[in-house]
Amino acid sequence: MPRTRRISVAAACAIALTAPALGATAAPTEPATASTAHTATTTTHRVDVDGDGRLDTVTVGPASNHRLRVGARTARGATSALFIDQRDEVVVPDKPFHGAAEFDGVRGKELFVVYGWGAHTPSFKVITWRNGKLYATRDPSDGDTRWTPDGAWGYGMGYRVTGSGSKRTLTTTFAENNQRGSYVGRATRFTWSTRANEWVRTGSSKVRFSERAAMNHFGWHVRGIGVWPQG
Ligand SMILES: [Ca+2]
Repeated sequence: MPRTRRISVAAACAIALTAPALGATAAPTEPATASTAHTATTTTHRVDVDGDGRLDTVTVGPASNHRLRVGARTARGATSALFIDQRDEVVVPDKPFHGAAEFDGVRGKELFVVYGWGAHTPSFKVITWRNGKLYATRDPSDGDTRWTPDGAWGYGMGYRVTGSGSKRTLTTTFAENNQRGSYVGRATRFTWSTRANEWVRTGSSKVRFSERAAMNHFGWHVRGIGVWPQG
């Protein structure tokens, strides 16, 4: 599984394999705050989370017990909050709200919240409003609610969404540097199933691309949000 491999590679290569080898264009940058102290301030955002065409209010900020609180109040007055445990995070981002975008095949934008950093790996929750509540969605490539785009020299992970409305395809790409100028790995495709209300795996293929092209594959490639968080 990609996660197991990523962890083993990270353990073996430690901090030597950091992003600058890929060039200065879009590699993830680590935030300066290397502690679990809650330095983030609560921010408020206007996002249509329930898909009714009206802007709702989203707040993201620190809560007690090393948690991050993501709250939403819809235009029609429904409220929900979700808490993200940050106790095990080495580095806690100053700006946890990365953005909002139409991601899955259900109306309403998903919220992309970065809640921790490893050596170079940001951990995200992708949060959606469903049936009157906020939920942390699962990365279909491993079933985990932790989404981990990555762009180290040794390997990377990316998520790309294409299509529109309920007809959407999510491609997850995990590839490793073969140390001969290329990344080799696998792209797995998932199609949004309205009936199942989730991503359904529809195929995968081997991929190979140059170091120069790596950032076309790694990170977030979703209209409306940046490829990498700002820390
Ligand atoms: Ca949606």
